[in-house]
Amino acid sequence: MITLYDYLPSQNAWKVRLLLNQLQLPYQQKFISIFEGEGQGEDFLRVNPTGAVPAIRLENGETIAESNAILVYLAQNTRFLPGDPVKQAQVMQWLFFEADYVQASVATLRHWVLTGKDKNRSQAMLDAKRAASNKVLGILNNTLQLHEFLSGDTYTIADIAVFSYVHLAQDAGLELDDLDHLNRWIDSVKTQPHYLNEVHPYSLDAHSYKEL
Ligand SMILES: N[C@@H](CCC(=O)N[C@@H](CS)C(=O)NCC(=O)O)C(=O)O
Repeated sequence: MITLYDYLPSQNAWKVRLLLNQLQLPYQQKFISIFEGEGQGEDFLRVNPTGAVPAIRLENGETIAESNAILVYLAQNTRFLPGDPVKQAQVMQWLFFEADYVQASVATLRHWVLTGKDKNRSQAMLDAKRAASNKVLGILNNTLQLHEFLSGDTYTIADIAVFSYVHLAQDAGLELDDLDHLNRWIDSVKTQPHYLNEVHPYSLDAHSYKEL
């Protein structure tokens, strides 16, 4: 059985939980207390050299880290990742976009706001994150005007990856009301079979106020 190294409030880990659920694959969880420094311990650094969750361990002992790399592995030969090289690369395009742009903007700002770390950041830094987040949301809204899902007409791991933080952008104080295409897509992802309707608050973890 797959082992998922997990931290419940992590939406990067949620992506993996969602796909496992949509694939109906059994797995066990091992929780890593990231804000207490457990990720930086010797044992976990052997699983993921960055010390971050999520990561998975396969039955044969192989490990994979980076949420979107895990999605690619799990989605091989399923309807969540097309086999055609061009279509597959178009899915990858959004996986890289997510890791590069969404995580650095919407996800980071949300983390800061929900754990109170925004109080320790300069106004200039918060303004820059807000501007970057709004740019990301606009790009997504424009793309979703063209087709139903991010990489075309079918729901794939591109949607799973980008949706994980974007549908919670309001937690970061970001405004989605005018982004009709984005809102239509959010509703559509939520109606996919075996959608995982759970969000775990950072308040579950008394250590989440700590800096990483
Ligand atoms: N790019 C990575 C980001 C992973 C990440 O930032 N994970 C956070 C939780 S959402 C974490 O474990 N942080 C602890 C650390 O960086 O030490 C991914 O997509 O998996």
